[in-house]
Amino acid sequence: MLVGVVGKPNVGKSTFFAAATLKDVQIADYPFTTVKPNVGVASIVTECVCKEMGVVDNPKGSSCIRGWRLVPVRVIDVAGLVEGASAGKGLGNQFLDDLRQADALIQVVDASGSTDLEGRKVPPGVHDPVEDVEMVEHEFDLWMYGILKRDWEKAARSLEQTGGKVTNHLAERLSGLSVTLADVEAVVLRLRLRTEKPSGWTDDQLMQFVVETRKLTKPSLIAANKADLQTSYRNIERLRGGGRQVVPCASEAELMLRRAAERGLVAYTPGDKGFTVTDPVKLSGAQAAALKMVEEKVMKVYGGTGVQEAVNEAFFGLLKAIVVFPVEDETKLTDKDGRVLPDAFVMRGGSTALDLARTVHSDLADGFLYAVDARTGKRLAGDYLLQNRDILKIVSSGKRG
Ligand SMILES: Nc1nc2c(ncn2[C@@H]2O[C@H](COP(=O)(O)OP(=O)(O)OP(=O)(O)O)[C@@H](O)[C@H]2O)c(=O)[nH]1
Ligand SMILES: [Mg+2]
Repeated sequence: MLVGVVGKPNVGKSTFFAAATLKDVQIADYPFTTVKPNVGVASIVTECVCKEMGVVDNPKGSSCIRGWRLVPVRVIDVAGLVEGASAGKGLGNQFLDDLRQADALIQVVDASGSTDLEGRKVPPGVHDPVEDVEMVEHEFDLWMYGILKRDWEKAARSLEQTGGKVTNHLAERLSGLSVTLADVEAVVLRLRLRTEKPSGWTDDQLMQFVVETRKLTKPSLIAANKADLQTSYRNIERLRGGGRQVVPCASEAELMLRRAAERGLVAYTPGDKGFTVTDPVKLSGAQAAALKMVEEKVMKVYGGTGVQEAVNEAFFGLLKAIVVFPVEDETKLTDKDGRVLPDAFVMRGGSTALDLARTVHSDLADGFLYAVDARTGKRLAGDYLLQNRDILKIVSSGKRG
């Protein structure tokens, strides 16, 4: 699963990305700082099962901090998107291509209104960020629409002559965007589009199809960034008024806290509602002032920076992701080396025990016999629907079973 960080230029996409991944990327106060996409690894945080099972775990790949499991997930930060991008304006639509594989989107918005529609600086409060949200969604739609419209009339006529299925055609055209036939069928059904006569679809109907397909296959939330600036307060409420999911974010503050934590200056874990200065004497005057500002303008106002919340929400909320703990010994909860609760896998909502086997190792899936629920000792079939925080042993006749 991959989550894309999108938005108009200069809103703090790369700052959000850097705060989530601690990857060193270019951040600057002008549009189009990012040209090539940045791919990195962030974490989602979920309650670990170690406490409940009364064990001390020994994870690899993920980590367990005070009973919270941090599980790696992939995130991509792309160039800023301006009006007309779908037709090649700004940095064009290359970065839209970069987003094709994204399963969900975090749209970063400058909630403070201190950048205009193209990302140039204006005094805080001057620009309306609601406009940005609509522009970004619309450009995305125009881009998808362009992919379909190019040969639509011709393809529609040919489908009608040959008896070909329009749903197959649409799914094939959009397959590079992680859109499946089932997605297309669901949208066509919902919009009651006439599949036997695609040549009769109006441009509006094709656009409606695109809008609904985007919503279904690229679900998104708004990271209302620069929330530390006072002009953001009112805009956050207005953004919420549009019925979209909005998470107030202070990416710069999160980045500062995570870097300070790395250097041992503060005790802070992503997602925490506050932080503590480890040793005040170690801080320079500027550092102390910056941290005080984070305390006053972010922590006291929002109870956190929102960055971890947005990442979590993208995976657990939009993608209904679940975290599963595979083990080889279901009584000791260990792998073959005796590591306790070594792995935590992020799976799509709706995944089965067999999907888990496939994720662990293809041999396990080939010879899949059953899974064992470590909590109850019960045997589970391959079509068992995984639940968040399941602890499972896969029994297989395959090599690794
Ligand atoms: N006040 C405030 N400023 C922020 C915050 N996050 C980012 N910024 C500033 O916003 C400016 C743009 O940040 P970037 O992360 O480069 O923005 P971007 O959206 O990646 O920009 P492009 O790559 O040019 O599209 C920088 O000056 C950041 O320091 C925040 O939470 N609060
Ligand atoms: Mg950037």
